[in-house]
Amino acid sequence: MAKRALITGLTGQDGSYLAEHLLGLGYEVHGLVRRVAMEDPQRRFTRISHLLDKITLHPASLESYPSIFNVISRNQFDECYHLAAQSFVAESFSDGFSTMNTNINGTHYMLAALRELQPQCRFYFAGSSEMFGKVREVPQKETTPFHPRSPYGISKVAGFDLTRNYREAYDMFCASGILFNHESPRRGFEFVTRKITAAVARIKAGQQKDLRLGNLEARRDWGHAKDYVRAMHLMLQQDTPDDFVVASGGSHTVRQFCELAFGQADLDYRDYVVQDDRFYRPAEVESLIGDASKARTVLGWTPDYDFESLVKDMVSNDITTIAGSSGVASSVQTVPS
Ligand code: NDP
Ligand code: GDR
Repeated sequence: MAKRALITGLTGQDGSYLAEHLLGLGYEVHGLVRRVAMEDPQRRFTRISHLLDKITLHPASLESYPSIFNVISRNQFDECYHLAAQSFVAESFSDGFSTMNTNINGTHYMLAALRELQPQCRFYFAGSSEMFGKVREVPQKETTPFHPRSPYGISKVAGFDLTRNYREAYDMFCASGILFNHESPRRGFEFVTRKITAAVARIKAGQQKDLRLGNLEARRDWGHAKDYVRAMHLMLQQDTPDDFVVASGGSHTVRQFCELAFGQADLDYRDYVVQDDRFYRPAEVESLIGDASKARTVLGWTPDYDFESLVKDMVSNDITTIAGSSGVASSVQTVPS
């Protein structure tokens, strides 16, 4: 019998890669998606359009316990990957209330509905390196204390604690991945890596003149989303539930990302990048670097991509897709309110 998995956040970067990975392993894949997305499939399902005839979608809202309860009461699931979240850190400063509501209550509703209806279903929570925030040690690992620096980071600490509490209190198989930044050609345009690679493509095509960014000295540990979704699946195949850091172990600045991405197109980033105060955050996470030894040893996880191959994948994709299009939709640079 094929295993049946439920993915929340299926329409996002990770959800789309995870669905592909699970289908490749013979899973029956179901997704919990917003009704508004189902009503606008051409725009909202761009990352999963090639999968639509292979997956089953269920409309539900993370803000509504009854809608989640309804989906889980009608289908038996072996595994649940809870990826849906307001995932943009800058936006969480603009509207902390909706970020908290979606990310904390949404996680609580998922866990509560599973406990009530299918306590045997294995549960994955999408934790984040943003939980480390103002880091207490370098590199960060599973035992590093949390010090979140944004409403988003705080919401993820709450989700992580809820997940651990369901594991300890109700003996459910609940695991959290503490994933460091992972990117891909499917990354949202508001995140700095995609903002840079899309700009490189448009500048090369003569569609954009400059690129306005915030803190160029922020350091991140960047990996490829395709590699990181494999780790999510491995976490739910273990004998006992546990939490794992997933990271590349490398650290680069936003400036270095620019240098490499513009260089891929034979451009010098210094001719185009403009620093703009509007893209700075009220509280910044200056530097993150992860130690994924536990994931490598216990899960047997190893990434295929390094920093250079990640940047190359993103730039070449954007040069092919964006340069050939009108560039209108993706050229909007949103400014935090
Ligand atoms: P994306 O922003 O690409 O996708 C987020 C998903 O959540 C989308 O499918 C979105 O649906 C859905 N969603 C957002 N709000 C709601 C809501 N109110 N109700 C239902 N669904 C909602 O994120 P990623 O794929 O990059 O990340 C997946 C998860 O992993 C997130 O929880 C993120 O916080 C976490 N994470 C990501 C990391 C990264 O570097 N990518 C690192 C660490 C953690 P819709 O398409 O309808 O908007
Ligand atoms: P992050 O990703 O906040 O780490 O969260 P993002 O790409 O938004 O920022 C990374 C760093 O770049 C700096 N930066 C800018 N960021 C954006 N978005 N736009 C800019 O113009 C800009 N200029 C500089 C930021 O200040 C920051 O330091 C991502 C998300 O996927 C989260 O959901 C996830 O949990 C974490 O990664 C791990």
